[in-house]
Amino acid sequence: MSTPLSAQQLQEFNENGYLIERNLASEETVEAMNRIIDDSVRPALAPVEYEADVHYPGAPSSKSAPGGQTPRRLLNAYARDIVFRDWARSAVVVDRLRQMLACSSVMVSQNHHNCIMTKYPGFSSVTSWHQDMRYWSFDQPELVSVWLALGDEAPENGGLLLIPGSHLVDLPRGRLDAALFLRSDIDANQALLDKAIPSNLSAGDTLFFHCKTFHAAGQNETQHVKKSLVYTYHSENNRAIPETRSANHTDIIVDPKAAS
Ligand SMILES: O=C(O)CCC(=O)C(=O)O
Repeated sequence: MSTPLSAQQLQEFNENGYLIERNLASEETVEAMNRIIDDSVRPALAPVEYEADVHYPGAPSSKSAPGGQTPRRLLNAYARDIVFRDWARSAVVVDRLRQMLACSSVMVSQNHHNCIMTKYPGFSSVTSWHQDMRYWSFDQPELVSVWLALGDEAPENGGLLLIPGSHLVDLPRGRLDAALFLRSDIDANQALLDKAIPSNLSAGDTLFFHCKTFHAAGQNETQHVKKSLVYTYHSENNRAIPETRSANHTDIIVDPKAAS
């Protein structure tokens, strides 16, 4: 088995709950993805989640309000085009995941993430601090998301912020609000929030992050659309709990050898 991550990188991932790999996707891949996405947003090709659907701070109040047709996620990325599938099951991604998940057989979820995240100037919303695992139902809270930047990502265009090491912190229920976001109104969370760092990505950079790592993102204050591709993976031995949203669609084994 190929082991692209050094022992130090693996340790970094295990300690911080995330790892950034620069230039993991080629320029050609990023260009091809951007072209397909640009062709898929005018009009937005279903299935789509709109900013108005999420009801997050800053989102248009309804689909008929100004900006109400602003896409937030182009869903079902895996099924949209071969270029998205090829990336999802590429050796550069899967071999790293095998190391992070300590397994030989990796599956990609069709139910969680599996989307192209878009963030538009003018009508984007704020995503408050959360752990993705809060919304998912698996045997074990051991999943890794792979976030591919298709352009620059920084706080000013709504790039992800992360709290290093937060995947290891066990928080009592009272530290989270009704919707399971980290409460910013209590002093107890301040020390954790003070550790936040921006991910700062460029096109082709790839952020791997654990499903318990707290992350957040602001609005896009620039004039350009931000686009990213994100999938979530787990080991074949860690399965979605039947009849939950995590089990809605069958997960897929990603084996670079079988795909080539
Ligand atoms: O791009 C954003 O606003 C954050 C997205 C995010 O954190 C998520 O979908 O889990």
